[in-house]
Amino acid sequence: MTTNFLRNALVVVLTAGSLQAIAQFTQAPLPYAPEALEPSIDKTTMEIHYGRHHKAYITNLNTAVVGKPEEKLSIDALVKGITKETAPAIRNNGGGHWNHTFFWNIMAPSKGGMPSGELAAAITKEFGSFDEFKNKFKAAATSRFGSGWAWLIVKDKKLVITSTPNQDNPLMPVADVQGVPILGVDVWEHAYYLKYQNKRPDYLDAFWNVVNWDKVAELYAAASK
Ligand code: MN3
Repeated sequence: MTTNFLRNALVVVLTAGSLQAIAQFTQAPLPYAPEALEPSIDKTTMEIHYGRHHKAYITNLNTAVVGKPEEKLSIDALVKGITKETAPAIRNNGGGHWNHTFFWNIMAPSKGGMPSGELAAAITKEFGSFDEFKNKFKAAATSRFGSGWAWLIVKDKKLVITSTPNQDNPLMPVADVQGVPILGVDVWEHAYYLKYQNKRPDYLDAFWNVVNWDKVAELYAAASK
């Protein structure tokens, strides 16, 4: 209730006697404490990642959409509407906002382990085994040159592993492989450098300890209807 009120209040502010729309896109609270994913993801990294990087994407997105059609869109609709002609500031910051919101929600403390039910069956069917899936996902994440993301998506009701550069994601029509993300990992150095330095593979190994497979299963069920 309070959150909704604040969100609505932020949309419109009175400036010099005229109504001006600002801050359409807002940052949801982190769904757990910044230290909750220790030791896999350290507190300082989470504080900077959520509090500075993600926040900056939103601030910059709100600036970039002023007076543009994207100003009135949901973040989902904005991301799904990105084309080669979209202004880079909207593509990069819109993707950055969507991707980070997604990322916080597919992780949780005291999680990890293995998927179960239909998701587990689909992973085995598509990749041979859970371990084989993890190997292929890690390979996609380690081989993404520079900054980007690795994803597990649902494409034509099948599971596919892919990766995107920068802050692109598979919902964007500009992505090489399009589909609905159900799992994703941030491989920008800002996601792991403080704790893991240049050892991206070690960060990826630790990532499995904090994956919220219940959430991934929920996304899988919705995407494969
Ligand atoms: Mn990031």
